[in-house]
Amino acid sequence: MDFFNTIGKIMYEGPKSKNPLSFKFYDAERIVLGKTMKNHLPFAMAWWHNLGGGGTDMFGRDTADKSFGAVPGTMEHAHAKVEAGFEFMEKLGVGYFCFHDVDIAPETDNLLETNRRIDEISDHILEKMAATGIECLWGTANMFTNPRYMNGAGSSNSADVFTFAAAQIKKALDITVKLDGKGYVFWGGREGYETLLNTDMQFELDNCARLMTMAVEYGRGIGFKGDFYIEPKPKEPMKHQYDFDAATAIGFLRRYGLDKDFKLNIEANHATLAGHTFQHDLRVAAMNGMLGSIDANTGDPLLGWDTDEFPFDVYDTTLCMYEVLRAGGLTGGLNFDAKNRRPSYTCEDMFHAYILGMDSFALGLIKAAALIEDGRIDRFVRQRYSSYESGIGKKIRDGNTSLADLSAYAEMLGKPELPGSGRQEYLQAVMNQILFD
Ligand code: XUL
Ligand code: CO
Repeated sequence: MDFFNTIGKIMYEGPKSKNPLSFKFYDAERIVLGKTMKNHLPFAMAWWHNLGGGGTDMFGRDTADKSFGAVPGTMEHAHAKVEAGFEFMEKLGVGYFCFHDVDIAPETDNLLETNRRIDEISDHILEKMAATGIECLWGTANMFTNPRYMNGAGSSNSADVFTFAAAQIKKALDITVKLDGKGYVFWGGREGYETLLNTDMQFELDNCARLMTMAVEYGRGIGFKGDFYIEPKPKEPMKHQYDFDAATAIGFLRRYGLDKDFKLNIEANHATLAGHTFQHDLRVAAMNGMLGSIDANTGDPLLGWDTDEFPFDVYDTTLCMYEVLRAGGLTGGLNFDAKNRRPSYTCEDMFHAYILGMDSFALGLIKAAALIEDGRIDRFVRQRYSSYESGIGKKIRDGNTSLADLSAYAEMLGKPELPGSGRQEYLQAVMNQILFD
């Protein structure tokens, strides 16, 4: 069945094209810094938003019809979503998808039946993967929607709830391995607290780590070779979430000895909710060797919640790809954890959204490569720290000095020179020149 029969294959037509259903910048086979765009940008479709989200918000119900010719909540509908999803990805040339267990098959109140449904739908997905060459980027278990997770999953006060989380993770790992997923994500949406008056934070963190340790043991046991990821987010739905940001998640992983098996999945809108730039959290992950994958979206600077918009700001995508290129690329990919705005409810809008996201990242890649090739910014940063390349600076760097030595040196100097201009405005102008030349 053809669900998007008014839309053909989306082609690259170049920056002058006015055809809304064409790529202006994403040219899959174009070589940038020695690799095709397709290789630099492993785009993924998020099953939940794209095939499941109809625009329901706190004040109103769905505006978009995502029934795909079947009754939502039925297995017929779950199968239709598989067909629609693969047609959508093929038409756009999106090479990967990401899923939660409950996105692919409707959950029932019996674990055995839910798992049987997941088996049935994942067989269908496997067939479509074989027919199209589309791959699974990562899988995960939804441990936040069902009311049992009101106090978290690993961090729940209830041991029975903890066992359900374990059961869901086991099944989601089985399916991720069955679909040959590159990664497995933990997004701890409800792993956190509302008030410390009722919370044993240390106990909850130990328990979250126990659950992840069991996931690693089980996953490695069934042949999962990919990376586990934590996807940091500071708040929403909980007031305080334990995986606050990249730095916090890395500290947690090291403390519990999970850092060899885990990397991070950095989401733009989560970084900004934590009060950072997207680039900041990417840098923190990269410099710790933990930049694994990216949830590519954006927030709105005027709104304080997770709006999951499609990325469009080319400054942001450029700085993101600048970090990715400098880190040597991603082991994961770029998952559009993003949804159409509620009034963009037609199926053309679904395509416009992915075209916007893919073109914004293609442009970001081109501009990030140009920034690197231009070299002025990198050279400036190196030069800025050049006082550590010789003399007393080199001694500090090599660990060949002490507070007493340095104090004697400072006394001899009497007064240091000013550290040199940071040249922020000049560097921003370089960036504009490269972006808009
Ligand atoms: C929620 C979010 C999730 C994760 C997967 O903010 O980003 O969709 O990506 O559970
Ligand atoms: Co996400």
